[in-house]
Amino acid sequence: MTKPKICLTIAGLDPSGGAGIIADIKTFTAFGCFATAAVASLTFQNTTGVFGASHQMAETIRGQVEPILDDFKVDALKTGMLPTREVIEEIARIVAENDLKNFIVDPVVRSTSGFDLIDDAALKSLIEKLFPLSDLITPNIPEAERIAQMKIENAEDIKKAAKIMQNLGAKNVLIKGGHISILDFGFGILDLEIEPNITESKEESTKNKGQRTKDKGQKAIDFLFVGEDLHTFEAEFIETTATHGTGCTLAAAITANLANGKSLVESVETAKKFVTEAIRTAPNIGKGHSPVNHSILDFRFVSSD
Ligand code: PXL
Repeated sequence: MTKPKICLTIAGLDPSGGAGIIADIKTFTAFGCFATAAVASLTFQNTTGVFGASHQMAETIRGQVEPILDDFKVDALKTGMLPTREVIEEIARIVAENDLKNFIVDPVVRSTSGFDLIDDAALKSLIEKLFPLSDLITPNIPEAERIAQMKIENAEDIKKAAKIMQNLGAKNVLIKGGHISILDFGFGILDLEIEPNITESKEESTKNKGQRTKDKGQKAIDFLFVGEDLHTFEAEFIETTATHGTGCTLAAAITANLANGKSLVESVETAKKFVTEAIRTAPNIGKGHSPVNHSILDFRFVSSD
């Protein structure tokens, strides 16, 4: 048997298993990678909300990560919820000292249930210390708005926000459009020469511009800026509340694909397919936002279409 590639996640622990490092571990495993994990914050939560957290310190981050790095060659890593400046600065030192490659930063700001997972000082240090070391950052629209300090309402704004984040040090930026329907972009989407594949007439589309509509034909579009180049990835927008942990799952799937030697563009493409499938097959458990299904068995083989 060939040896698996090794992935590391440094993120929050969601004991209810939908988000954070448990989601990451299951996702790494689905891509045939060997999962390792360090806890940055122990959160208290379930599918209905986050009730508190006990954060780690610089020493306990280093204490967890160093033995892993001493023993294994980590092929790719990701960060998720990083609660404090102290934790973030220590991770930046560890990544730089060990020259770690294939580093994905998921700038987690809020939980799906609306709980703030990072304070302003920590976000500032995440931008200053981790963005320049990363190969990719993966904000959703609210995260991109907070980082770039602007409102995002159309495709032009997405480009502007990405440029701002690149000027802040991120080489490559994936903005996840899952929170906005295609109709919100109106003709902005056409400016990007994306096949909109919507059934509405032009008139309908104009009428709906600016609204978060629930109409059929919505697409979840992600925008990947690799340096100056823009790649877009389109998937069916699935109308569901089973979205707990989608961000973690996408970033973990990208990490696993990079570890497996795929290019950044290919990794994002496969990861997007994985998340769409994970949402479609969500177990619908819990009283709040159900977790997605991270445990799609061996997506390396399922995904070859
Ligand atoms: O999905 C964002 C997220 C990331 N990491 C942890 C979380 C959450 C949302 O709840 O709890 C640990």
